[in-house]
Amino acid sequence: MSHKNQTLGEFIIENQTEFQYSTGELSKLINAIRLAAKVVNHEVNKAGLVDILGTAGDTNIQGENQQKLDVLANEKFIQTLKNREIVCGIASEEEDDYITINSLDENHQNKYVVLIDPLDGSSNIDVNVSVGTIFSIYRRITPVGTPVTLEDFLQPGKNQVAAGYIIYGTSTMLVYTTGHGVNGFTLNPAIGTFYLSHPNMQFPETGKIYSVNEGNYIHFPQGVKDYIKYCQKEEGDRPYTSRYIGSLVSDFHRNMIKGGIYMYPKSSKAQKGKLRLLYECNPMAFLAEQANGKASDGYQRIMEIQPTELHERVPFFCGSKKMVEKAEEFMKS
Ligand code: AHM
Ligand code: MG
Repeated sequence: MSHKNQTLGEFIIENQTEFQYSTGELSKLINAIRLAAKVVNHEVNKAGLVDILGTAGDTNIQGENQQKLDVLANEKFIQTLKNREIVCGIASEEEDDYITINSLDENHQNKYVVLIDPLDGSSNIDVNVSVGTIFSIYRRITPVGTPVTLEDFLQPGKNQVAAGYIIYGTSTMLVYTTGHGVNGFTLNPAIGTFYLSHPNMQFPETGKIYSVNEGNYIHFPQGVKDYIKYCQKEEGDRPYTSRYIGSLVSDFHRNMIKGGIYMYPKSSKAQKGKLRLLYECNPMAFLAEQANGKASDGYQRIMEIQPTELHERVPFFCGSKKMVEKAEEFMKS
């Protein structure tokens, strides 16, 4: 079918049968995320207009200050998913523990758990720079009808059935995969509808952009320092260009379209890096692989890692395949 004017709603219905376990439940879940995305988009867009900027006063489990919009986005996503009773559990970067849904109802047959980073890159809000929401969906491991357990959330990324992000940028986009490639939808704010604008998104095999917080340079492992020097060297198609927004979703999105590598390595200050395996790295890794890219912790595939705790961090190298492979070479040597 022609993609012309296809809405996200139509796309979800059309592709529902592609999904092997499909009972419509996953489609409903993605529809709920679409709805929450519109609500959060509305809030993010008016951030400069109303007095919702600034720090809420609370700190999250990682000891970071929470912005008010983080709290709001967290609430909106959780509320929307809860109200529709389409998942059995939710874990959020902004919550200390996972949330169990309808655990006492024996007829509760929902089989999916959702993990979200409701507003990633939120320190960018105050300065009107793009932020995003990241989501990741798994089938529960424990039997349906029973309360979810930690085990349902601590699954390796390769078990994901769907993942995606919403980027609140110059335009708002929802980009997701159910394991059949990556598709991007742009919101028409006038009518509140997402349209398929980026079918079958693919990372170029290689690229010319490297994205890393070079302020941390002296604390990086030697392999990372050497790779950065390699990127900067005048040779062949190099030097590469450096682009770092400090908003994972935006850096990833740009690199997927233009070709590039994003890195958040470990450092002598943070032995496991900064990004969270479950809420940030796994979903981005699933999208990257589905878009012909690659995601690694510098040595191994991100999606093979067996998580041991909800808020676990991991070093992250993600983007065009050849660039990630090159970075891994430097890490090994
Ligand atoms: P957050 O979840 O607290 O927003 O942190 C994640 C963000 C990523 O979006 C971004 O790539 C990274 O942190 C930037 O960190 P830094 O400021 O250390 O470079
Ligand atoms: Mg985050």
